[in-house]
Amino acid sequence: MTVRKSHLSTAMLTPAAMAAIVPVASCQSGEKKSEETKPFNIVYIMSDDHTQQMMSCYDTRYAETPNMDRIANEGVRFTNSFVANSISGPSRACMLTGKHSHKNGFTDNEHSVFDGSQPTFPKYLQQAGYQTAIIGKWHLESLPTGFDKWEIVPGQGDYYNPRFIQQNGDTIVRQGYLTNLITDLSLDWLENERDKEKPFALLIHHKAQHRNWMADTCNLELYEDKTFPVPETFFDDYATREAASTAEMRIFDHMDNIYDLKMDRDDKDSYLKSTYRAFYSRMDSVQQAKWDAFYKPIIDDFYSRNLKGRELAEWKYQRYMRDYLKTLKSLDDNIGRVLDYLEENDLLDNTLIVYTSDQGFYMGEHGWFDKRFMYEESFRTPLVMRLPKGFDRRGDIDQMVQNIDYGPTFLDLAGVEVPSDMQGESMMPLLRGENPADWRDDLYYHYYEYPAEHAVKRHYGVRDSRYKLIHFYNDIDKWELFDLQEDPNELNNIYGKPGTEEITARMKERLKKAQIKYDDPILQTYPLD
Ligand code: SGN
Ligand code: CA
Repeated sequence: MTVRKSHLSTAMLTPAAMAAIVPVASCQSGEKKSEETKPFNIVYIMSDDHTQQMMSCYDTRYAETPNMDRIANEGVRFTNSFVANSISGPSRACMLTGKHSHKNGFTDNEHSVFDGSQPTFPKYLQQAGYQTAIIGKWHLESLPTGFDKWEIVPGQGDYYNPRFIQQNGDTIVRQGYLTNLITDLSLDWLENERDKEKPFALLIHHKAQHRNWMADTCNLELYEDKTFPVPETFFDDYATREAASTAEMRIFDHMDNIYDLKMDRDDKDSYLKSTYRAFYSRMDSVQQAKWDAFYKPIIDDFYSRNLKGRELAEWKYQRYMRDYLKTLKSLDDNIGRVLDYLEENDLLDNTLIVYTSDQGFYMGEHGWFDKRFMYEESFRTPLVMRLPKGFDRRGDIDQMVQNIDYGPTFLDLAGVEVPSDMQGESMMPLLRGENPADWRDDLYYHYYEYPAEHAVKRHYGVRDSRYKLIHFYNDIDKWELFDLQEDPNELNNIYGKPGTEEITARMKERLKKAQIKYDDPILQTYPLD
């Protein structure tokens, strides 16, 4: 790798990056510098609520995601990738700051406002001469800071003819389907707006796969002939797990027939009918005509069958899976567009391409949709990377990584010293193919959004390679302990069971160490002795 000095302040460079600097050959002066001689670019693509079970390079049962898989096949796939707090705003704040929620202040979607004056990795990259941009979902309440260019969707965004907030403060409506539009804007910035002399970090943040999974009209017909096997834990009775039993995210009970499953008819009502109608009314008449032509026969068939109980649960699950996959088709196609652009413009060799999601999601496991819990499906998140030239690591990286590691990794890649108050670790040694003996052997997690939608109680916990210890607190005081080797589906809470005393003590010790290391004040409220 060669780093062109002119764009980096040497004061900010690590010794490794300094060593990589080679003087620009004098014969090149005055000529346009090639991409080869610049610091590495970063293209960070993050979706919303996309989960490993629905990405074919992780799980072949349901989805086909050839473009996401291309990133993994040409680069690396992280097999143990996790978040620090499994919900949108908090996850994004952890990613931007490299810090756990209690340190970056954005603990939950309901009350938090991101303090945009705090340092973030895009700000450090800017100081080092990078151009930074973010397009798409932001969800941090305050407006973005640290970006030369931003155009974001308000709140959760709209799938159809969406609103965008622009840097001049205007809110505009763009005609089309959001996943395509976010990509159009991103490619437009790459092609026409950025300063091509500078290295860049582009954050492409999709709304897809967020609820209520409204597919592009061109994909509506897909997967209708498919019937998906329900997950093993679909009919979970939540025995031994009180907080799981009170959560309101069951496909059967809480998935809305109209809003989530699009079974809208004038003579039918539901809790979220008006929310659905607001989204539907964003479509123009051509879009609505295609939508209606597809859904009308399904709606009439659904109401004529008057399904109940298990049959209704399974019917809802099938529709959920199909809608999710149709929405995912657009997401994967649009990732392909970005990869093609980078390839056609000779940017692949000099760019780190990352694909991840703000957290994982339940696809019927435990009978659920949504996320929030520290259980595996939502604690994990997809993470694949295509590495720039010179990084020969390929295949699987099995070390435990977390979204607080992204910022440190990007700074390290750019040759910027990782600030000591960032709590994540740079993954660069892993990308170089090293196997650091002192890599973390457990992960800390803390979720705060309760009371709130889906009624998932507040909890924190620690996970090592085999065991997971969780404490649900606030208006509940329950511990859960799982042996992931014996019980990968986390059905059998063994906390307090005879014979688990030693493991429990060891995991509590780990938890305490993590809370001290990350300086989480919750330790004062619930001391661990
Ligand atoms: C919305 C959704 C919830 C979802 C949260 C958080 N309800 O409130 O189902 O859990 O977002 O999601 S909806 O009726 O508005 O669709 S997050 O990914 O942004 O954190
Ligand atoms: Ca999300």
